[in-house]
Amino acid sequence: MSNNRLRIAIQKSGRLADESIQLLKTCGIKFTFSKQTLIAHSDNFDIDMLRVRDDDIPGLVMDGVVDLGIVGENVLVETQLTRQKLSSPAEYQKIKVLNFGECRLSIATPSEQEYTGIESLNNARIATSYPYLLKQYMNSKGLTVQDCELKGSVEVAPRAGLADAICDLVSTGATLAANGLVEQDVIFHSKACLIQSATITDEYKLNLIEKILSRIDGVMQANE
Ligand code: PRT
Ligand code: ZN
Repeated sequence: MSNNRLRIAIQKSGRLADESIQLLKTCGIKFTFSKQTLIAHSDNFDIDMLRVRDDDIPGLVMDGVVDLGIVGENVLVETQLTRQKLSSPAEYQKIKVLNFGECRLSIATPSEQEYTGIESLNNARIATSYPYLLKQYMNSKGLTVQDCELKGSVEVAPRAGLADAICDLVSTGATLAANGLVEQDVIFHSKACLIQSATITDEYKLNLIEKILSRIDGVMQANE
């Protein structure tokens, strides 16, 4: 199945989708996705674009199924920690931090609950979609945490009586405020980034990546 065409995975729809496409197009890579198709072949480069769920992007790169991917550092590191635990391939190279998708992963508590520092959450139940990043942070402080993994509706968990606190992505903070939660500790800062498979040896592909990277640098400098 392997050929010389470079495969790049981007988010199909969501917060990173439009800016990922925009960035690659501004770099001069011409491609068009027709409705609902997974793959688009570039007309002017030996590049195929793949659009998938953002959660699948780090694994596709780590397994060498695709050569490059654009994904949030939050999803990237959580996947890496999960895979390391399972002894699955977890290698990649982060070749560029991009200037979009900025957010932070924060611990937040109900506003009516007294908070005297992260120690007050020792062994608490904290709802999150990022259990490994949370555990790593708590352990780094010499603290433990009880699992409460939710893929969605994390911000309603305390009110529903499922958890004492949450650990979720924040950008403006409006969602926390709307749910009566107060941001307490930022545990991880994240931006979208470009990652590369650690297993590429094909010189042609490596040259193509160099070319894309220098164009991305140009685009980012022009936008500064
Ligand atoms: O369907 P798919 O699985 O691909 O998408 P998804 O729903 O898992 O992800 P998506 O599109 O919501 O987010 C993709 C990536 O965007 C995340 O992994 C982050 O890297 C980044 N990002 C940047 C954010 C936010 N900002 C953000 N604000 N991801 C999520 N949020 C959430 C936040 O948790 C809150 O619930 O958006 C809501 C609004 O945030 P406030 O603080 O502005 O209210
Ligand atoms: Zn996702």
